[in-house]
Amino acid sequence: STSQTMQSSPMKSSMTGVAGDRKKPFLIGVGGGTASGKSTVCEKIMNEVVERQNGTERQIIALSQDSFYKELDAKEILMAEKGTFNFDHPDAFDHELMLQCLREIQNGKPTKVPVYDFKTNSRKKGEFTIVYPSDVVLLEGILVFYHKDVRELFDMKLFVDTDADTRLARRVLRDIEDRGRDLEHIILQYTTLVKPAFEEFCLPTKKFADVIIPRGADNTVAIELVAQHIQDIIWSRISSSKSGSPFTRSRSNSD
Ligand code: UZR
Ligand code: MG
Repeated sequence: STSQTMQSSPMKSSMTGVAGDRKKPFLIGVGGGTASGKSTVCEKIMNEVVERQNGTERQIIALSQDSFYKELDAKEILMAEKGTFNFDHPDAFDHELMLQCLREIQNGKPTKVPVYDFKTNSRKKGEFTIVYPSDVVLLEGILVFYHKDVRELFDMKLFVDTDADTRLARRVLRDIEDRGRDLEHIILQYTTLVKPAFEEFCLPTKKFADVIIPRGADNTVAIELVAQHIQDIIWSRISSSKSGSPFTRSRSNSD
């Protein structure tokens, strides 16, 4: 899936990381219903920000809340196989681990994030993605704004707001193509678990967003505005932590 690739291939290295100047990333949460286009919005923001770099590349990476799904016990594994385990409920996620990882990331420390396998509904044993300090970190997921303590860590909160019929249509195609599920199973799971959980737990978090993006990834105007804002913040941080403007000075190793 997209989130998987995004996790394992953070953008090229940047030119900061000067001793004593430990990076505190600008943390962005990206919420929204299933198949709303969260991962694509993150990808487009990353591309936009990198394209606007004008020579000096900044580091921007995206993570997914999927990485923080809990390990299931034997009984839950059986339920998952039958399609009765509720992966859309807040309890399906390891909240404490996500909070801890986000705090480490925010403090500019290299952080180990588990790798989740949708095929087996479990963490890949002993596999981690190491998240190195970067300028901007995006975290996307259906319930990233559910818990107050996580919510408060974000410097910016985006909610991808895509119509439910569009999301269901995408979800059906994605589950068939990527996860080899059959149509009846997908629709049953959607109506009994996914949709009610969206309405109960995800939709109410929309009010915490700073920016609501209608139509998701198709909304290029919103994506460009957000990217420009991120860009402005990164530059103002650089110019306040270093002398001179990044626009007029070329940087060298002796900087
Ligand atoms: P997005 N999900 C799985 O299908 N299998 C898993 O092992 C873990 C999660 C689904 C989950 C949820 N629902 O709706 C969706 N189910 O992943 C969230 N069933 O991911 O935001 O990319 O749609
Ligand atoms: Mg996703």
